[in-house]
Amino acid sequence: MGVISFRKKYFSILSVVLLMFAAAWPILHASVVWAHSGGVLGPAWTSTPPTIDGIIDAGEWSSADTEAFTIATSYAGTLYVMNDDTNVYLALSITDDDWGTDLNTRDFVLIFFDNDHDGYGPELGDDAIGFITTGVTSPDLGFIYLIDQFWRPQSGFTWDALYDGTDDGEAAGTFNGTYNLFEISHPLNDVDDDHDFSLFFGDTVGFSMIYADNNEIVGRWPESSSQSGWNDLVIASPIPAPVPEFGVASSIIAAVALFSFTLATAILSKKKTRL
Ligand SMILES: [Ca+2]
Ligand SMILES: [Ca+2]
Ligand SMILES: [Ca+2]
Ligand SMILES: [Ca+2]
Repeated sequence: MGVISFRKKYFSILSVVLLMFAAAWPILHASVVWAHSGGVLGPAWTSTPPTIDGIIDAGEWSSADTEAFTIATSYAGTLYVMNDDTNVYLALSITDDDWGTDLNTRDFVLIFFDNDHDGYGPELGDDAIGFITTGVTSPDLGFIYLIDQFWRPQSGFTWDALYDGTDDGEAAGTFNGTYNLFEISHPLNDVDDDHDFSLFFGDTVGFSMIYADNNEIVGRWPESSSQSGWNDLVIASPIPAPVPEFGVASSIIAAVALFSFTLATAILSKKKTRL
């Protein structure tokens, strides 16, 4: 086989491979990016973390992406999501006629994550965070309202702290007569790797949430019990600080001045040599 015919054959095979890859790209791309068919929240960057006190102040959540939701027709509310370089921040308002104060009346929200964003699970180590109105006693943080759990095949979702993990984050809530209001923070990437997600700027993670009123789970949002129907949360990257126009202009002027000076020096030097 001559060199030319070999090259022709090689390039025709390469062309076919490239065409096949191009044709398959939308499918490959879809399977990676769109592992969940629900809504997409974020990216929403905040440079100021909210105060986790259970009061959803409009100012402190102004950078958040929001989504209205309804669970079991009568539990309606709004979910707020944003992040900085340390934490994911979630807040939600949800209609409820009372604030549960004991084992029979307690209310809680639990948000489940598909850590590896493959639309399949739950899998070992998948993260879950939430808020419970009666609070819990944490071995590492004392009395808290935060729920920090993970999934294990033997027991389903259970507390990180029961299996050598740690409670990570903050949660607080209030009741305003119409809504239960919750604020939660959870680290993007802490050292409790076996029980918490590890998220980086630009990552996408699937999530859904359940709500319980009077200690009974009333429903899920999105309704799909399959992870493929869950929502996506996109982690925001830092917003770069704007470059002052004066700074750019100064740099250009300085560069032009330096070039002119160098050119003039070179011309003078040439003239001196001739003299
Ligand atoms: Ca309630
Ligand atoms: Ca998964
Ligand atoms: Ca944890
Ligand atoms: Ca966890």
